[in-house]
Amino acid sequence: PRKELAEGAVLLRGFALNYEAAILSAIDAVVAAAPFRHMMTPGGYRMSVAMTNCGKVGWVSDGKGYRYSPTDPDSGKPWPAMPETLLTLAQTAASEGGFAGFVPDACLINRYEPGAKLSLHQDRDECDFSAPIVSVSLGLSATFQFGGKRRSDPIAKHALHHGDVVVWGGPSRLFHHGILPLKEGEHARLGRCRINLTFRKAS
Ligand code: MD3
Ligand code: FE
Repeated sequence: PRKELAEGAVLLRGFALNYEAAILSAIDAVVAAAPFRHMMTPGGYRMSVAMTNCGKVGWVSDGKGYRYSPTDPDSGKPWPAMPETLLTLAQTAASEGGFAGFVPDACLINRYEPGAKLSLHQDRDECDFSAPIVSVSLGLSATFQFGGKRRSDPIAKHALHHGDVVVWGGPSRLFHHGILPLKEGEHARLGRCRINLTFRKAS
């Protein structure tokens, strides 16, 4: 089942369920090499979401700002390579969403525990806004906020569940979005957390 959330934004409900076991072992391998950590915002706040990355570059935040870096600042080593199954999942979903030829070079992995949130923001640290972002939701369900190009645009809410994949391209690529504080719960496979993967062409 596919649902158009906005022009260029397509929700593929349950799309990742076929790949569940492969995705979870790929995440375990990445996290073993590059553990989750709470980054600091440029303003000096500790993010409630824990993050890591795989791929050629990874998204980082610290007192100097937001950027993509080829190395993990915690280890000084390159980020783990993007596992083949994750790349295939992202490319298959992108094609389904109308973006054939998507070649992501970054995958940001976000981990939410109950109470963690991501305030309304735009994703604008990437080099090429003509490429979509593909997101994969796993574990506990979350409420996603989806606005428009301007911060003052009206905001819709959507539930994102285990296995949901969304392709965000075209006009929606620069729309504001966020995640409301995660509610308490227990997921059969992931326990007391939600994990979100975002595949990007960052550099
Ligand atoms: C809409 N992550 O990492 S995924 C992020 O669930 C981020 O962890 C959220 O926002 C999460 O930047 C939301 C959904 C998402 C991702 C990227 C988008 C929606 C988007 C880019 C443009 C528009
Ligand atoms: Fe975002």
